[in-house]
Amino acid sequence: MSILRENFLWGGAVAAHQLEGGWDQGGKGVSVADVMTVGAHGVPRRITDGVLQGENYPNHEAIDFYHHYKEDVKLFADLGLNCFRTSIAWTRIFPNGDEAEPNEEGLQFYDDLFDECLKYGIEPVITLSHFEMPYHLVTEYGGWRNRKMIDFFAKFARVCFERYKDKVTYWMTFNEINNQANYAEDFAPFTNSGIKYQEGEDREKIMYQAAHYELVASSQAVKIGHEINPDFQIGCMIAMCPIYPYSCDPKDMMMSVSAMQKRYWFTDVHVRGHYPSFMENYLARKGFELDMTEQDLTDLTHGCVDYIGFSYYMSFAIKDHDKGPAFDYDESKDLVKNPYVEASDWGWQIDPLGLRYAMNWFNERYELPLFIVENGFGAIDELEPDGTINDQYRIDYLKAHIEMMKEAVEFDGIHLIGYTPWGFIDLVSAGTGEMKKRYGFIYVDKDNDGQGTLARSKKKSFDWYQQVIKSNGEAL
Ligand code: P53
Repeated sequence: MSILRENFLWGGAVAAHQLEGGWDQGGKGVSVADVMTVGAHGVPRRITDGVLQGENYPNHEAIDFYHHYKEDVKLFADLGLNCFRTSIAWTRIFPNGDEAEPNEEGLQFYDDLFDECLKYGIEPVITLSHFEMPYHLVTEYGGWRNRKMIDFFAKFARVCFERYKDKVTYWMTFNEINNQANYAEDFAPFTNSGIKYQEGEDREKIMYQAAHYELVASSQAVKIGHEINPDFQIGCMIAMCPIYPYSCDPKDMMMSVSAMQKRYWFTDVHVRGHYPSFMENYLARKGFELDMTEQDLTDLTHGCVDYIGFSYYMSFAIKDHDKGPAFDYDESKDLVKNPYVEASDWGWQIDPLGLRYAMNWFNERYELPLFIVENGFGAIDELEPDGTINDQYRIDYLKAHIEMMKEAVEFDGIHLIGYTPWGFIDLVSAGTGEMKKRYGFIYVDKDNDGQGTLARSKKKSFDWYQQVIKSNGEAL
């Protein structure tokens, strides 16, 4: 008997724009990811005005999964996956986002990909919107600051649900919808919502408006999906970085409560179908009069999610900053280093027990099944003289997290659907656009400048994860 249930979903996770490449092939339109240059730790990716000559856009080719998917899926089968989380590139289906009819070639690509997976007993787990909305919707409509996005997204969702209703059961609507709680920086608002801020705009208010439209669109999609196939399991997808109080000073504790509210209220709406009172209060206190209709509020109640998908990489910590009784949170300024944990080369704090804490937090608050749809360790891999990669650090990270995930099941009674480690085949980093920030069990020969043969090879972690799956998480 293993601790994890028999039909536990063991997989790997990726997103279309980070691995497919073929950015202008098969009728695909330009996505927001296609206008982002390469950055580095501490050097943000630039968002250019359209695709410009002479810039390095790492997502254009990525690892060219578009042309390699058959050999790659074969490797995934060899690894032993029983599910594969990817996204459907919106721009393959609706190149501009506002067309009347979908692009058949794009729809066919995902039919072929899903068939290839199912041939090996690998179940596709699908995110509808993962940082890759059509760029045309940004230039023509201002992205999710515009209510029209709701209809465009609902239509895209309907087309996908109808087309793949017999091939996909697990869906997610918006990847890491709550990243945009960090609205002070340009990255999250653009990748989440296609928002480019103008000088002097109230960034926070615009973010809340965009998030509201997305939550309504998500609820409509959930309703549509359940009508098309009542067996669908449609989840939200939350970037879970629990925010600990720096100390047991009651003010630090209250600051942590307030920060958690501002980062995770999105989940409250997804799960419960209404805004929590602390958010209604906050929006009113700030004087944000959002476009939020009676119909929107009704829609929210009719499209509650079936499970909570979440990513977990790190935890945060926070101190009170003498902001008074409101304990207002500014994610770009208020977080402090946690002296009890170490960090990766990219400054991400490594905290396996935080995963168990996060699972308990979700479970206590929502009582829904959980699905860990991302977890992983971005690191620089060095090739040994014989071409192998001894990525013991990655194994150590994942092993520690899987142990905590199992403890959450064994000791805390968590209902856990599955586990899909992020970037199990090397791909383009979302945050920095780098190739050298690698997460994979499968190495891909390509560097930050776009050079390399694109050849795939197995790292040490490949054999390790294969064993983990085979033993249903017992052999770590
Ligand atoms: P990269 C920030 C914080 C937590 C997760 O990230 C994040 C981000 C955005 O960078 O993104 C998720 O590639 C996201 C994936 C992404 C992965 O985590 O910046 O869902 O698309 O690749 C890892 O190292």
